[in-house]
Amino acid sequence: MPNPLFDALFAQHIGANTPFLHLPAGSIWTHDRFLRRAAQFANTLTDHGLKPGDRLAVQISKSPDALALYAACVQAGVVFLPLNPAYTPPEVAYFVDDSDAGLLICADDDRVALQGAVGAPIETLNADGTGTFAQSAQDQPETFSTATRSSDDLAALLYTSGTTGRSKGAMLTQANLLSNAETLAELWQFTADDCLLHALPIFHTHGLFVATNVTLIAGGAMAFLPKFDPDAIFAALPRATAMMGVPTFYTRLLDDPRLSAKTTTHMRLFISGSAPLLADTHTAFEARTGHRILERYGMTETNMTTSNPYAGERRPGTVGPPLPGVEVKICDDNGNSLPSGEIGMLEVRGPNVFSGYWQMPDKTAAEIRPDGFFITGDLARIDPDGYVQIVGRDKDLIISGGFNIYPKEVELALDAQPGVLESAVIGIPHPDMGEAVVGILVAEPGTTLDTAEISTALSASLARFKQPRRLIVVDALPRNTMGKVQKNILRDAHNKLFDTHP
Ligand code: MLC
Ligand code: AMP
Repeated sequence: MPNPLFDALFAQHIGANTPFLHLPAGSIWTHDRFLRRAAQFANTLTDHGLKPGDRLAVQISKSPDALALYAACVQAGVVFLPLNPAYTPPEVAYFVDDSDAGLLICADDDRVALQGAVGAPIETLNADGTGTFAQSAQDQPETFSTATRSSDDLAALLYTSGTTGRSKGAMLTQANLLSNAETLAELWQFTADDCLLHALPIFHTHGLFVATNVTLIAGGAMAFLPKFDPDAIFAALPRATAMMGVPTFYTRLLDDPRLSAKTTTHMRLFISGSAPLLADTHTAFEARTGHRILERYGMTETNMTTSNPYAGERRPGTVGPPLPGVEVKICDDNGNSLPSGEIGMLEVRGPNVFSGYWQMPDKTAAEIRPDGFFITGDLARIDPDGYVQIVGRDKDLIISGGFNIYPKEVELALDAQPGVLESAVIGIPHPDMGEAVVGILVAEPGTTLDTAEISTALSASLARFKQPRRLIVVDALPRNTMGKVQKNILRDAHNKLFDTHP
């Protein structure tokens, strides 16, 4: 029975005793071991009543088991909904409720807090392979009768914050993920001989789909690290052939004296994405190592859209031409194409583009045009030879260390604090994270704000990476004649905040 994504990524490896995951402690998960575990998980999900099309929410730290849950969902036809472990219980409750997930899998340590917030049943799976879900799985068969799925069926639901503060679930089909995996593996020339240095989280497009699916479809292996840690990176580097990272990975590696042409001589490819890679970083990396970082561009909603070439010129400050089979154009507000070289809204169409926002037909219609072009919110220009340059964003979005933060969500949390009249949240250049979150506050008349107290209060509702690194109290927010807060004035005023005090 067909299941295009499972057939292409996983089925070919059933029974294969080839290495798939190299773990820092030295142990290896073969493809076969991984898929037997995934089959046990698929049986367990089915026993919990999850059927094809149902959603499984997962908030656990990175581990081989966490990845096996993804494979289990694909095999059982269950829609995979991974969540950042940094999310607080109220944030998780929103995702689980909105998606009407049939089950939430979390760590034992988080169970009590989540039980109070979430309506769905909860099972646990810890990084060491223990937990109630693991217990139920251990006596299950190590094979599973793969669920029949079609290319248009959903494979994953990935939540992305919205400009209104309410997160939207991006519906990703089997075809979206498969077309991108096939295209990227070919473009970047991944083979069964590759070992990808994998230090990214696996709850986002980059670490889960780009990194993992490309490796799987090529039949390669991964040096699978729990997180980015320079010591672990340099320990794993000798076995790796390629690495994918966000720009912060590259600036942190450049800060490390171990990075050299010698330590990276055997590597064939370094890829960057999820946030702008400064041309200076590109140049410095090449000067130190001799490797030209390959930058590509994508989004949760579109998977990957453009990439610098593998063999041709990797041009710093650009994200390369569109992928084969993907169309891009630069448009005005009405979707009309602008003349070549002009800056405008980047719109994308192709098999990579998601099918819409979960139960939000109005938002889907506002962002996907009737002819199928998706409005990315990124401002770009296209060079005469087809290279795309992302020059800015037409969406109020902060990208910090590769994580997205929508200011509106943080502003709503700040405005709810006693004594706060209003707030504006901005992104300020940061040497390590690219951008950092800063909150500008106005106090209610006659009130003095205690910013430390406000910061502490925010930690109950907002994940740490969304919390402002700095809170600044001002008398009034700058507004234009329409009454709209002029964030550009605030950004200019505080532009150098992290130059001397990161
Ligand atoms: C951690 N913190 C962050 C943060 N990550 N704060 C802001 N932004 C981030 N990205 C918090 C920690 O909780 C900690 O808080 C403090 O900041 C410092 O932590 P750290 O130890 O320096 O951070 P670290 O754990 O090393 O993580 C930094 C990082 C990580 C950059 C390695 O964030 C990371 O792996 N980012 C990758 C994100 C990613 O995969 N994005 C892909 C999205 S998909 P405290 O209070 O404890 O000090 C996508 C599509 C596409 O965008 O095109 O790919
Ligand atoms: P996300 O919603 O987490 O998928 O983030 C997608 C956003 O990250 C895009 O809309 C861009 O703004 C940004 N992005 C991803 N890759 C790049 C890149 N190479 N250069 C600049 N911005 C990028």
